[in-house]
Amino acid sequence: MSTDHEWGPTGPQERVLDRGPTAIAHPNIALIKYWGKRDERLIIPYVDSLSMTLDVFPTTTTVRLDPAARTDTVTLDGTPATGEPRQRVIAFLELVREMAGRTEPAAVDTRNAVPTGAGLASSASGFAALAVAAATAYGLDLDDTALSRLARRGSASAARSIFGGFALCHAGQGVGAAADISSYAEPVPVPDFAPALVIALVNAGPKAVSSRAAMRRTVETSPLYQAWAASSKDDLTDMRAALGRGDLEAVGEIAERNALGMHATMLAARPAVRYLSPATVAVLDGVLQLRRDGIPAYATMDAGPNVKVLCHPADAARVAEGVLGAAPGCSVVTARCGPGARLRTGAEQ
Ligand code: 2P0
Repeated sequence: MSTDHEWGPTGPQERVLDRGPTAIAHPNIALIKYWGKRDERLIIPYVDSLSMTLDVFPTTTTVRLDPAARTDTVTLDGTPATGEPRQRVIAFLELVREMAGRTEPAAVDTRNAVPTGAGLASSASGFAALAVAAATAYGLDLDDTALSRLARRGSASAARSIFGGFALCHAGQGVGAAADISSYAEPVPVPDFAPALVIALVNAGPKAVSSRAAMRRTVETSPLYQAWAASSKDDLTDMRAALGRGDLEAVGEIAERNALGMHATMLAARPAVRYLSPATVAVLDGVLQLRRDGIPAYATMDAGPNVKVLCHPADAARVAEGVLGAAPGCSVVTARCGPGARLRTGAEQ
């Protein structure tokens, strides 16, 4: 988390406190994926993961304590949240209150800068921003490791969005409290390596299966899951070495094989979980063609049909062109490495 909040003794501070603290966090894309929990209550992953935080699609969240209210209120992009999204935010607030020894309800207002229907609404940026804003609102003084651990309780991928650039999330060891304390993300400093990620937004309807349900089904029923989890350890070792060398080709190859392996585990689940659509496969063909044309470009996909293509920044325009040629119905956004979660400063109010 950045520490540029201006807690000055003058007017702006009063206004910030009146409204409650506001935090901003960006989504991240895993180059080594998290898929599967070994503890669903504490949200402890089976495997370590490694991601790049983006500089696009931030989430902005304000948490205002409301001692006079009877319950928490949750507003998502200007509309009152209902159902599971609301329940997940309230469960997270309960956890923060328990940690802080506080009881006041809160009003949470969260906004995602994601184009409508893009299918990129991110629980990673969402829970990272909520962790920073809620911890501040309830007076918890947490360092970045503790914030990451807290964000993980909302969504494991959110642990990584506390940090900018590249971040490694530890699956942790042991069970119960030992697992909780040892599962958090930390930054992976990668000097002189700043790739671009061309995001191909594939037009898609709502997700058929939530990632939470899909990963549970995969762990419980896919005969390929344990093999992928074991190979992911080697992928992580290789990835760290490739990042250290600033070797885009190796980083891309490892990320692509890790993602395709994760999707293979889902395809082998019973019943199968398939997030990849015909347009996804068309983009993958476009990426192969780019490589045949001598442009290093590598694909990764998450719990949805969108494709993120890793490349040199100088090739990003050519990659976007290749992607659009292969899948004319999609739109593209080019991202770079982005910042960690932070409180919005008084000057930004
Ligand atoms: C990841 N994904 O590493 C992986 C790759 C999707 C595919 O993290 O259940 O929303 O809240 O911990 O973090 C999406 O799952 O799941 C995800 P929960 P989350 O980015």
